[in-house]
Amino acid sequence: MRLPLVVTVVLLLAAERAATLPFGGTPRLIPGLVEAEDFDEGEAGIAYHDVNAVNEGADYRGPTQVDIERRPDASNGHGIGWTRAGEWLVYTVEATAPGPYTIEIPVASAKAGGRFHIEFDGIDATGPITVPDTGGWGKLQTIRVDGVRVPAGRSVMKVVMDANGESMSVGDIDCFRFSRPPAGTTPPTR
Ligand SMILES: [Ca+2]
Ligand SMILES: [Ca+2]
Repeated sequence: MRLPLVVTVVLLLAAERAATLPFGGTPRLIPGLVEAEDFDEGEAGIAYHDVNAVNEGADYRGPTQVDIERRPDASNGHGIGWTRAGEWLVYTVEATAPGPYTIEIPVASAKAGGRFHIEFDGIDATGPITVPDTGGWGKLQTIRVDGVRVPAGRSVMKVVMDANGESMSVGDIDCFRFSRPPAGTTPPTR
């Protein structure tokens, strides 16, 4: 069935609107490092959802509702903070192989943090990740998630904040380091 021209144009415009662009122009490579503060370029509701209108932190990348904090203990000198249940962030990534990968995530929380998960192309790849009490907002602790499958090639990684903790927040997040499992833990491929 052929769609009337006007419908086609509207659909094309909708597809255009839904697109996000990788921060800095190129997708983040997996294995490799995805900085939490380097979420995709795009509008609120497309590249991210943040529950309040302002950036509570530092001006790292121009106006955004996402709360980015400058912190000398973090990779790239920045991370995201003031995270709340219901928020999410999108990252365009490109994986050399489907994995499995280990993700190491430096986080900080005063009191027990909340829960988040990570999706690739809409599929939950991690299950719930809990942010522990790291001893203070200024103390990063690296948590680790194993066995994460990522689609080979380009995909959309989405970090979804699921629940606030005793801290009233999910947790401060610095970055996501994707690596192959340590030697000896990978079954032989042939
Ligand atoms: Ca905000
Ligand atoms: Ca960072």
